[in-house]
Amino acid sequence: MSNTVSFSKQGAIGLIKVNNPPVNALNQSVRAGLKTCVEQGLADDGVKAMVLICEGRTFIAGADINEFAKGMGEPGLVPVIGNMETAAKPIVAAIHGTALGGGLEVALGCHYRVALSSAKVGLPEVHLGLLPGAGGTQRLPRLVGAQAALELIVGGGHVPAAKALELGIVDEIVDGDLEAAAIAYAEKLLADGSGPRAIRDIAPEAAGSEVFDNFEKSIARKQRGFLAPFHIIKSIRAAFELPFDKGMAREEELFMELMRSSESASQRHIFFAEREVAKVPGLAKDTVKREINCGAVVGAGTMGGGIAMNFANAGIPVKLLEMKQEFLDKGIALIRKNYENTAKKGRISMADVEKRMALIEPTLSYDDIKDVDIVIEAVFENMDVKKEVFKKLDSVCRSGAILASNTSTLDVDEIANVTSRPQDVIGMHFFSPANVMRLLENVRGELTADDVIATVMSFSKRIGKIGAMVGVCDGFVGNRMLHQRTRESAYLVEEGASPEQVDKILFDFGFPMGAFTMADMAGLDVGYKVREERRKAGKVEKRDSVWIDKIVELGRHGQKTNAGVYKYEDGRTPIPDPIVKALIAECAKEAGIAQRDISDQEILERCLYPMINEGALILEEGIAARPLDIDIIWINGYGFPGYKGGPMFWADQIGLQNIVDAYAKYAKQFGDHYWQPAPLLAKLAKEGKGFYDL
Ligand code: 3H9
Repeated sequence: MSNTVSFSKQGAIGLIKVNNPPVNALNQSVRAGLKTCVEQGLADDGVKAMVLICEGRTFIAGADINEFAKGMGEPGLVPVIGNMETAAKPIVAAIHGTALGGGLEVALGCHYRVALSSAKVGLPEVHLGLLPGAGGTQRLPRLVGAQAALELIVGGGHVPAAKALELGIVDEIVDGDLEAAAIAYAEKLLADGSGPRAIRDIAPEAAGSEVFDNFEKSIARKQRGFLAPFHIIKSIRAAFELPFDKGMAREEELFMELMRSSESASQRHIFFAEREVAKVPGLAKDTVKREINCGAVVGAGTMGGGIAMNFANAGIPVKLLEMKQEFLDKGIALIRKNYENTAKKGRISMADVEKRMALIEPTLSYDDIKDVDIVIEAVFENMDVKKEVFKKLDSVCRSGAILASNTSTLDVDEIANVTSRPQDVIGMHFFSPANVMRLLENVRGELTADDVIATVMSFSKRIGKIGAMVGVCDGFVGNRMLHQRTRESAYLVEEGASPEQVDKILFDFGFPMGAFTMADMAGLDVGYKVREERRKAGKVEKRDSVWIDKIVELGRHGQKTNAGVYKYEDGRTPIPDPIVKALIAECAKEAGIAQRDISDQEILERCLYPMINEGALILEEGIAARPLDIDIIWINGYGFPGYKGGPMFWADQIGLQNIVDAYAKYAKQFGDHYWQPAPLLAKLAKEGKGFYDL
């Protein structure tokens, strides 16, 4: 008998119980246990029907993802489910928590499904770069039709029980004691003479080819570069075009293709990295966290307002502090507008808008925030201004309150040192728009207390963010690496590449947009001011490239002025501008740079390899504890394509020696100031290792 699945009897009902914490994943032991228990129930004449139920917090949440890399042993999930579906006695799945992936596929192999009203079901394999490989793409469409199946499986979302009932995925919603309710349901089936009922026997409703073609068109842009969504469409199409067994064979073929793909390997890496990133190395697991029941945000600009919305979205009361009534009014009006737009799209109700607005309390007085548990400062990015704010916070806030700064570049230790409590000070770098972007780059100062770190990391999750913990340095992890790409892309253009060529290479690599389109969107004046500040602080580049500054000095600040690196006729679409081309050529001439044709390969290498090299330095310095912290930051904050797994994972895939070799090539061409490989990169390459072997 399996040690994860047990069989017992309650009268005529055989009870199959799965107990494989934490999420009852379908590892080899569970599959073998299910097989044996179903056989046992079938062999026992006293058993007339069976109930499949799970212990712990959830129904089966899917195949065991840990098994994928090493290969899944016998019995396979497909025959285990097949045996259930063709069993001569009715089997009822009793669902609580989340029935996901292989878990829902097992439930679909059962003849009936009952669920608690709090339960959710779904086929989220797409997020792992996979498709449901145990009949999900063949059975679900037979229940819900082509369009709904496409939306559910390509979307990969969790469907609440009520909706699942409406769609016909579950047969009944129950409350209270699930086991008792499922047994009663099975007994009623027996009393009514209702026997087994296999989804495989349902003839799918006819669906024309255009349903699939239109769906594919509708996702083409958003899912660019991903493989799984398109394979899923093919597999669902097979459910409508082929008999069940042939459809299953097609599903398996497509599943195996995905399983072998680098896209899925990258996405599976991210799945575990997203969970690992929350565990800060060196921080004791049992660190007692500070309680957060209310907060405050200082600064009601776009960033501050977005941060306040995160509190309200999570149901946490927050005070929004500004110095002037008009700024406060403007900030609150913007928040309301954002919420109302979300309501217009149907994502929240108008009642939700009011509920959330009521949680945000505007104030002009520091005195009003003296009792809150956490304050996040989001004022102008200037050290003197931030220091003033922190001195004030130090004087008014209650002892033990967490004092966080939303700085994206400034030294958190310098800020902490103006207070009498540097142990309570931390960086929380939100990304714009702060109410949308998932990343939260949390920055620990030299003296930040462990319980503050633990609290901020768990608070990040509570407000729906992925928190990554990093150390203090110029630009932290994300912007420090981005700086490398920004610098090289400007040089490349000066040397003869066009901005649109550089942008196309980055777009084709998988970024949502290229470096210059992004700069135009963010506002070229922003970078201009940063460069000015850096020059003032003596942080000058060895090779200064001035063409972008000259563009700004012409009053071209990007999209908002309808002209930047590109011109904009409709306010949105970048169009190459001959004026800019001429200006670049002139700057190159003045700097004594002969313009030349530059290959796409050179652009890719010079934009991306220095980022990876910087990542290696960041690891060596301990600013990021692990390569996965860097990958998570780049995927969630900077649009690095998920199907490439993040810069450090991608570097391992292409081989570190190739990067070192490219460095040697460019060092010959440009000198080694910017082309000196980080010692860690050189060492790992020499040993034939990758960052993930560290
Ligand atoms: C599949 O089913 C393929 C089939 O179609 C075909 C097969 C032939 N496996 O997320 P949490 C671990 S593909 C192994 O923090 P929550 C997770 O790593 C699968 N481990 O909890 C973590 O470990 P640790 C389709 C798994 O409450 C711990 O459980 N299914 C798996 O926030 C707790 O997880 C999915 O994609 C797994 N399948 O959320 C569902 N799932 O504590 C994936 C979780 O050591 N899972 N772990 O860090 C989820 O979405 C969430 O975990 C869930 C719970 C919503 C269930």
